Amino acid sequence: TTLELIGAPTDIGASVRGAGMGPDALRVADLPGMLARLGFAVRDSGNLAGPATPWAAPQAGLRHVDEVVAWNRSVYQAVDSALGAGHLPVLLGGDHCLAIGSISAIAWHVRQRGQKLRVIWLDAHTDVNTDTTSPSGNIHGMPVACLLGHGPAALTGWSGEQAAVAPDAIRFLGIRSVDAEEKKSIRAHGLQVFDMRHIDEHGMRTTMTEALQDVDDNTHLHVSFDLDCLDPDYAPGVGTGVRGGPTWREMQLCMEMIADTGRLGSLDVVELNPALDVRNRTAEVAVELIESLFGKSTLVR
Ligand code: DIR
Ligand code: MN
Ligand code: MN
Ligand code: MN
Repeated sequence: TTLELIGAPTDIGASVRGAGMGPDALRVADLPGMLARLGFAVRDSGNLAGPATPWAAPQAGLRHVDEVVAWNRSVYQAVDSALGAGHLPVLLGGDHCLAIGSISAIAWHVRQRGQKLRVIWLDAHTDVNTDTTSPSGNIHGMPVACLLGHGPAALTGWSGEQAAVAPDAIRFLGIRSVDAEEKKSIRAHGLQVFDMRHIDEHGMRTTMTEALQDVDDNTHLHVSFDLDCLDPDYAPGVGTGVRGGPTWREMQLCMEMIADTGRLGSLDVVELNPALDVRNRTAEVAVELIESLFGKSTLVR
């Protein structure tokens, strides 16, 4: 498999500036070299271009919606052409609003291939706000809603269907910060949320066994990895860190169990904020975890 790295250097949907430096911090931490040493062909397509962040106040419940649309169009095109070329796309964000373009393109291809899409959403947050529920107007808190077909028209329906992803095709892990209105949406959609209490009570192993249940030979697994999923002790370089996340070891097991399925088809790495990091530690931790996600193990390879 050829892994295609697609950089999207923007903080257009975030609440704190700095995520635009994420792609280069991941390259400095040698993400491409690590993947090549695992035996993959790696194609780094460089960074996409897009509008600067105006840092304007939200309008009608949305901050920077036109610029978010522009960035996501570029992401959609890049992910679409990577998949069209038979490559496995790795989106280097950038903030989490970019998952709208990324997962919409993936959903289209998965549908064409007659496969089943399963999204693993690794995050402290559920990102299921809309323009009418968001307390902040920041679109990085809205990608799941948009992918479910809710929220602003400009950001829904991109996969060719109103909903790119069905509610029962997503598994959330590491959740510990959900806004009041988001809780209602989670219940209304019946979303499967493995929150930190679930991981505390059952452990990461049981949790991942549950989250990966019924992944089969016809499943395309997409991992959307928001680095604030990790405990901020391990990953300080994020804009909206929340205490009480999985440790480095727990996250390693999560990644290893996803790798064991052999069904990983695409990846987003988002919300890395080098402006808030400590000597690029969070980028290095991300590279270590992605190494496990792509199959590195202590005894096998
Ligand atoms: C919050 C924060 N729920 C919001 N969301 C974040 O603004 O919608 N998502 N930080 O990653
Ligand atoms: Mn988050
Ligand atoms: Mn719905
Ligand atoms: Mn997120």
